[in-house]
Parts: sequence; structure tokens; C-alpha cells
Amino acid sequence: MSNALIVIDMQNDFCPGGNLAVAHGDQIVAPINAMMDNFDAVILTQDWHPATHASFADNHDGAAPFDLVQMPYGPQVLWPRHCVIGTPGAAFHRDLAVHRADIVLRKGFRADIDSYSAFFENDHVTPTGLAGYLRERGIDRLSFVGLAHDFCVAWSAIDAAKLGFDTQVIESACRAIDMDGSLSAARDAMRDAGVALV
Ligand code: VGL
Ligand code: ZN
Repeated sequence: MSNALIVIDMQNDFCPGGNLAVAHGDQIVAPINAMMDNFDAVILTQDWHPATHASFADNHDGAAPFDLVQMPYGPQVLWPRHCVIGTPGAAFHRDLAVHRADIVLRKGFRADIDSYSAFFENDHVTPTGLAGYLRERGIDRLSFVGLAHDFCVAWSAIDAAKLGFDTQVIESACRAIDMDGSLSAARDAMRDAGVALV
């Protein structure tokens, strides 16, 4: 059996200067590149939204970024417009070693539903196909890094643990949005799900 490094959403819009910038998000690019050699597989995820995406505050009358709303599939934070398909903001950070990736998994491409996790959309039921890909390759150990620690990294790692993968998050190679205590809540939820924070 083998292991994979899953690099979450290392895209321009989540780095300084981007539309949903995570503080110091660019600082983890070099460390992530350096660890790729230690894994049997490298998987990149790419947040990839149509312009009409339901998670964008400007697609809701009277809403502001970071408002919490109820969607048919549950609570949803409204975000500034980010990672719109085909825009420079959706591209990977220019220094990320994209050529090292075995696959690039895009997520969030359905207009009506967000997808923080690399495994399921935010309804927690619609699969992305990643679990099947990993199982077919015999990959049983997963290490997560990237952006944002408290949203897409956390949701992905929690789903991975629930799906039975041996799961760790390498926290030195993550950076958080950290709104209203979201990082400490996410860390608690990861620990509860059996994710190792290393
Ligand atoms: C993310 C908010 C919206 C993330 C993606 O990558 O953590 N956060 N879309
Ligand atoms: Zn997004």
C-alpha cells in the first residue's frame, strides 16, 4: 500500500493579492514542493467555480462576503468572488510544482452547491470520485497540506478519515482564513474525526 500528498487549493485567489487571500498563503509553496518527493502520489485540488456560483456573496441580493446563509444542503458562508473558471485567480500559484501532480481534481464546478472537501460536495453526499481513484491505486495513507487550513483542508481531512484512510494534516504547510474562531473549531473537529495533526 502507498501514500499520497494531497495539496489543497494552492491558487492565486487564496494567496496574497488574490480575491480571497489567506494571510501568508504563499509562504507554504516552497515547503510543499520540497515534500512531494516523499510520496508515492501527488494530488492537487483546484477550486473551480462558474461565475454564477451560489457561494459568491455578489450573486445574492443584499448579502455581504462572510455572511452565513442557509442553502438547501445546509449552512453556507458567502465568499468574495474567487477561483472563477479560467481566470488568473483560479490558476495555481506560479511557483507550485504542478508538473509533479498525478491528477488535478477540480471541485465546486456546479453552480448550485459549494465543495470544500476534495471528497464530497457540501451536501456531504455527492462524491467527487477521489475516494475511488485512491482506492483503485491502493493508496491508504493521506497527508494534507494547503489552503485554507480551516475550510477546504479540514473538510477534506475529516472526510478522508471518515472514509477509512489513515489521515494526517501537516500543519506547518497550511494557512487559515480563521474567521470567528474557525481554525480552533476545525482543529477540534479534525481531532474528533481521528485526523492526526502533525
Ligand atoms: C475555500 C472558501 C471558499 C478553501 C474554497 O479552499 O478553503 N474556502 N472556497
Ligand atoms: Zn471556493
